Amino acid sequence: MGKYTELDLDTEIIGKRIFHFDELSSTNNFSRELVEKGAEEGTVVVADEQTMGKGRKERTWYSPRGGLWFSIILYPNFIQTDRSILLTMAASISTAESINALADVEGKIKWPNDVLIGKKKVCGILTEMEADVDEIHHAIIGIGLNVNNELNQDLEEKATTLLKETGRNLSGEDVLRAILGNFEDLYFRLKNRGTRQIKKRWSDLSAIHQKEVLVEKGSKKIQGKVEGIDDRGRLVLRSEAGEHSIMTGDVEIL
Ligand code: BT5
Repeated sequence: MGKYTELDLDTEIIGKRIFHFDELSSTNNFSRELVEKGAEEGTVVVADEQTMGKGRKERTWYSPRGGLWFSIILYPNFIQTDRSILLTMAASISTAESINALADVEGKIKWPNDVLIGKKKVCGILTEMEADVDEIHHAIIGIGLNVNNELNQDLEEKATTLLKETGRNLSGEDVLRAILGNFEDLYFRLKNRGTRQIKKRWSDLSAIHQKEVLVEKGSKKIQGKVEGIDDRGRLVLRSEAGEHSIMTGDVEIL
């Protein structure tokens, strides 16, 4: 246990309990174990290094020392399962707004789960959950943010770090404190059925709003112009064939 446990947060639930490890396989995996042991809502797990950091669809998330790798445990039974993407959006909005304020960068959100600076990815989010048709039992929101860490050769081209963008070392604690505070605010709004703020702040921060994109969804590809997101957090695209509402997929800006 170390520095991240002494954040002095003024949140009500998020980060009330913080577990900090020197090394973990994945903060999402450890959080899952905590859920099974009945961890309280808002518990946060941080690791200085992950040996098996995960992206979506079995991809690897490179997580060396110097980055901010953490997960938040939630029991959002008030969110219908088909709206779960709103949680990922709340996480990407809070991360983008926090880094923009603290590092004076222009982080933008690429639906559904990336924060970019320019064309390069600075943060990725992995939401894992257990749910049935109409209720989410638990959700683990994993956030990976490149702060002062190095990138490997494969990532140099398509990723960036806050250190690279600003030329200075930011404090991981300051960034984490800002993200958790911001996230709690949006989470409470969702709890009160408010999606207006999320939609508005997402549009303000969107890297793809009104842009022509190609969405890859399994073996299917859809090209169109981004009109926005709907109340369930689905991406709304307009193509020649009409309007499409997309729940998951990988987006390429054309
Ligand atoms: C994501 O997946 O972007 C979700 C990443 C979530 C990581 C956090 S860290 C804390 C928590 N614990 C975990 O085990 N995971 C979460 P996806 O959209 O599938 O993007 C994965 C792709 O991003 C990889 O295939 C690489 O191309 C690229 N990538 C890997 N590491 C990166 C890094 N450090 N920075 C930028 N891009 C990276």
